[in-house]
Amino acid sequence: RRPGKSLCDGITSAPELGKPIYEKAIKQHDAYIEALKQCGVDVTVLPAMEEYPDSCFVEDTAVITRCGAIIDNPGAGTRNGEAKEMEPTIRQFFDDDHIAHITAPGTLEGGDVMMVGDHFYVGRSARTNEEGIRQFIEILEGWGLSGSEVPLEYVLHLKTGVNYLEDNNMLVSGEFKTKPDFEKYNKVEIPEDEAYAANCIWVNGTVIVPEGYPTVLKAVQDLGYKTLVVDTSEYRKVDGGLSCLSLRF
Ligand code: CIR
Repeated sequence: RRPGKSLCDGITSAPELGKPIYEKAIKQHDAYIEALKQCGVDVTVLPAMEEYPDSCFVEDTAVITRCGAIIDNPGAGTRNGEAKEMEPTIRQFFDDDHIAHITAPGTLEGGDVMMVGDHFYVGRSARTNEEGIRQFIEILEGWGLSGSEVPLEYVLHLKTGVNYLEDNNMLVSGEFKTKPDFEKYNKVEIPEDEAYAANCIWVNGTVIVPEGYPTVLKAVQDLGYKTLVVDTSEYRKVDGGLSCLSLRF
């Protein structure tokens, strides 16, 4: 979803970074779409919704699995209505039998969900609660998939700090470096001063890395991946990153 001018009113934990500059955010969004296309995917671009400042972060509204789509119930009050706005688009790709919902009192945001094959790690956060996770895992199990909870202490969403790149490779920062859940993976530890770049996305074999994080870029290239770099500085100002800006399936 295109960012609106209201992006500058998005929720942020880092006001010291300043407000997003709309014109720059649009250019960065164009480049993001271009990078996805270069990775060989079809991109559906939705119009901006000024009434929802954070609505360009579509990842939080739904989780798409190979068996069906789960419409989230976002825990952030100002974002809750975004899920309902996303549903008609998801229905273009999935029929009734392949759509499920997280419902109150359960809350869940897609940024807290990390897919590793048929298993889904779910961060228990300020946005995603115990009941939301219970419903989510029940839906997954009904589809022959599985899920497990990962408690978060410091970050907004699970994928703020840990991202799976396929081939057993996982980028880990901060609290995720030592979590037993991720012991079995080839963990690439991200230095604290580049922690934002733990949020990279693997798309059809290419890894998209945020611009300005040379240590992470080199680490990803050393794993053998082709890389594309996209500047997300304006989205970072409102806690958003590469994964948040799309639903990929
Ligand atoms: C929020 O606080 O909800 C937005 N300002 C940022 C959402 C980022 N989404 C994500 O990490 N999946």
